[in-house]
Amino acid sequence: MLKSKSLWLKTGIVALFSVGASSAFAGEMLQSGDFVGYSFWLISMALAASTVFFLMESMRIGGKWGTSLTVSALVTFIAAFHYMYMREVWVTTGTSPTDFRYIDWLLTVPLLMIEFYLILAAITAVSGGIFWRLLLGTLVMLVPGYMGEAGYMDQTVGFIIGMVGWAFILYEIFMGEASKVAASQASAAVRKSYGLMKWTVTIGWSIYPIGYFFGYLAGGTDPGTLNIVYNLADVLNKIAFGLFIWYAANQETSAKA
Ligand SMILES: *C/C=C(C)/C=C/C=C(C)/C=C/C1=C(C)CCCC1(C)C
Repeated sequence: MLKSKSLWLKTGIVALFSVGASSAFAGEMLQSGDFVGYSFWLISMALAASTVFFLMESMRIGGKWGTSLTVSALVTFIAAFHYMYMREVWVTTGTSPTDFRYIDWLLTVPLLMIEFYLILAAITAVSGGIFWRLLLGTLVMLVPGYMGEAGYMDQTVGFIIGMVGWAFILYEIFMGEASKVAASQASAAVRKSYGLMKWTVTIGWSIYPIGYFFGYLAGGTDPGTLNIVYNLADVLNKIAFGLFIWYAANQETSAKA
C-alpha cells in the first residue's frame, strides 16, 4: 500500500516538473530586469516546492489531517500550473493574465474554504452547512469580480456584489457556526491555526479587492505593480495558509504520539 502510494506520488511530481519545464521553454524568454517576470518565476517554483512538501507531509501524518494537507497540496499544485501560464502571458505580452488568475481563483478559493471545514472536522463532528455557506460566499465574490474585470458587467457593480460575498465569508468564520465550533471544541493548536487562517482571509485577501479598486475604480495602476502585489499576496494566501494547517496537523499528531 505504502509502496504504491509513494510510486504515484513520485510519478506525479515528475509529471509536474516536466510540464513546468516544457512550458518554461515554450515561448519568449524572461528578460533581465523584468522584476514582475521574476516574481512569476519565483512564485511558480515556490508553489511547486510547497506541493511536494504538503504531499509528503500528508503521507507522513495521514488520517484526517492527511486530507487537509492533501487539499493544501492541490491548492499550490493548481496555482503552480497557472503561474507558469501567467508568466508566459506576462513575458510575451506585458499585460495582466486576468483570465488565468480568475480560473485559478475559481478552483483554489473553494479549496481554501474547504480547509476551514476540514480542520474542524478533524477534531469534532461539524455540519456540511459550513462548507456550503463558504462556497456560496466564494461564488458571489468571484463571479461578479470577473464579470467586472472582463467587461461583462459594470465594474463598480461587480465590485460591490463581490464585496458582499467576501463579507458573507468573513461573517461565517468570525461569527457563524464555524467560529463557534472553533471557539468551543478546538484544541489549542487548532484554535491557533484557525485564528491565523481567519486573519489571512481578512488581511491577506484584502489585497485583491484593493488592487481591483485602484486598478479599475480609482484611475488605474500600472499592470506591473498590480501583478507583483497579487503575486506576493498569493505567497501568504496559498503557501503560508497551507503552513498554518500543517502546524496544527503536526502539533495534534505529535502530541498523541
Ligand atoms: C489564492 C487566491 C486567492 C486567495 C484569491 C482571493 C481573491 C479575492 C479575495 C478576491 C476578492 C474580490 C472582492 C472581495 C471584490 C470583487 C473583486 C475581487 C474578486 C478581486
